[in-house]
Amino acid sequence: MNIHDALVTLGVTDQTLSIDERNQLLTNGYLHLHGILTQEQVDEVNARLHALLQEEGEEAGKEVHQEAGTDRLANLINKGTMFHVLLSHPRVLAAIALVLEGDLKLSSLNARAALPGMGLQALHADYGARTSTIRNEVCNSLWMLDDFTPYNGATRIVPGSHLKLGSPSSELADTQQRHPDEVLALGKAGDVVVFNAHTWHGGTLNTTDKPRRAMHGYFTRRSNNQQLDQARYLLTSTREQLSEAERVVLGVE
Ligand SMILES: O=C(O)CCC(=O)C(=O)O
Repeated sequence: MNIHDALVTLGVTDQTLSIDERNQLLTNGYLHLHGILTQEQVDEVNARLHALLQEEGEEAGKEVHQEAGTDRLANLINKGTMFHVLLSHPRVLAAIALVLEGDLKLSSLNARAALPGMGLQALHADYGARTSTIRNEVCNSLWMLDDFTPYNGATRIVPGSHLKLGSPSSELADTQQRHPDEVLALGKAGDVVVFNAHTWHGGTLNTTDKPRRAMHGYFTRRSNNQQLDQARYLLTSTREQLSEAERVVLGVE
């Protein structure tokens, strides 16, 4: 099955996103999709992430990346069926397909919780400095697992910055500072923000006394390397749990 047929099988059509939603994503570089996960699904994911953090301890996140001041986990496709919705939700996939012209596969599925008093990141783009704005290589999806508020380390995004050449560090004196045009992605647990991952973004400081939890479903064009080599990590049990279309989205065929 090719990726076009996989997306059709998973329910993605030209009408899955409204014209307004498509325009928002293409113009601003991001689209906020409300209520993608139910509260029950959010609770199930959070319970599993909590158990994985206990089990993995110091090793947590190591397959991809560890970051001071955060709890990170990686390789989530192989760590529970509750994560497989990342491979199959038609509205999320339709948004990613729009950015990547239908040429997509999962690059990585990670979790990141900004811990109390921590979480500030430099403004960055996920594919390094941009030399052309004609072709997008990567698209990210931010799955909110807590309500994102102005206080708990919500992700900041600079609207329209996917259309700039270069990178935040080539333009800004200090990429940790607030950007005059940045907006905070505020929303409810269960919402998903799909963003063209060339858009400048970053975590902000969590000033509350609770972690701010999220997952990042990061996608890339099919010819690019994945952030996590999904075929290498794929468990036989996971392969059996996934439909053919989901395996195509995972890039493992
Ligand atoms: O979790 C967030 O708020 C954003 C994280 C992010 O952009 C990253 O880790 O590259």
